[in-house]
Amino acid sequence: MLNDFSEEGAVTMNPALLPTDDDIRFFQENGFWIAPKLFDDDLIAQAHEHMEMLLREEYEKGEKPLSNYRPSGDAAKGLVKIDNGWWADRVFETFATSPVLGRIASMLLQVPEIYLWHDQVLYKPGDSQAAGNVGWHQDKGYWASASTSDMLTAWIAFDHVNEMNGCMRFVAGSNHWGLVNESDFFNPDMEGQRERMRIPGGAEWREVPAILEPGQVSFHHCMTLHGSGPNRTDRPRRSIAVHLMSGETRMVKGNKHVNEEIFGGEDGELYRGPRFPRLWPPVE
Ligand SMILES: O=C(O)CCC(=O)C(=O)O
Repeated sequence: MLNDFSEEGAVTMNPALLPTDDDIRFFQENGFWIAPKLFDDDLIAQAHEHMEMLLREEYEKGEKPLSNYRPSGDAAKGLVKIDNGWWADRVFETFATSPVLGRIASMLLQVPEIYLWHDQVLYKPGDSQAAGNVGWHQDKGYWASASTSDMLTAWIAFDHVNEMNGCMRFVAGSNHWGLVNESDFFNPDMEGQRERMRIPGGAEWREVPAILEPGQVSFHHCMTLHGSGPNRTDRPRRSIAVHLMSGETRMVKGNKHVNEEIFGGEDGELYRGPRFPRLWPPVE
């Protein structure tokens, strides 16, 4: 029996939303797991409205997000990425600090405590063409300022997401490959990346699309290769990626992730403080 960490929290959760032991083993083997719908339509409608506010740089909480990145020039149809939207907006704070995400992350990683690493509010424009691609990458490659690989991403769909509008694709089992060459979020040439990528001998490249309905959530491990292709519809593909870490994650100084500065602590210290809230067990 794997640990479900149920004794830790006061919040009651519908057990049908949580991963079973088989789901946890699937995650450990394949590096991802697709959860059922976790967030209701009312909250998703608010997410649509509040994303428009962020895009207009209208910040409900009176604070800016960490960054509000707008692609320009040739890449103008690229992914709009708003980092730490939860600093600026209460609806995105609800997602980024959600206890149900924390509990599921704790079960999938089999660690007792989960904290927020950061979020990314994502808007892939309609008819994005290749500019909207997210290149094959492993998140851990960007997260060397964190001491552990007990980290994952909960990606919450705000629209129906499928192969037509550029859903994420996971490479099953790549969480066991170690860090690969050619991992680059910002490279739209996914085919070229794949051709040049060296993967372990005998390993199979098997892509699995993350097809989601609004309010549904995919979870992927920080070592899992993933990327996404163009949005071929005329409507945007909207979501928030909530990046989470085990409570044992410490700062590894000198690795250039902006969280080193945001935290401001010493090398080897646990990431703690108001910018790194705990999701599980929930704070009373
Ligand atoms: O939204 C996408 O297509 C990619 C997002 C991503 O790379 C992530 O959440 O780790």
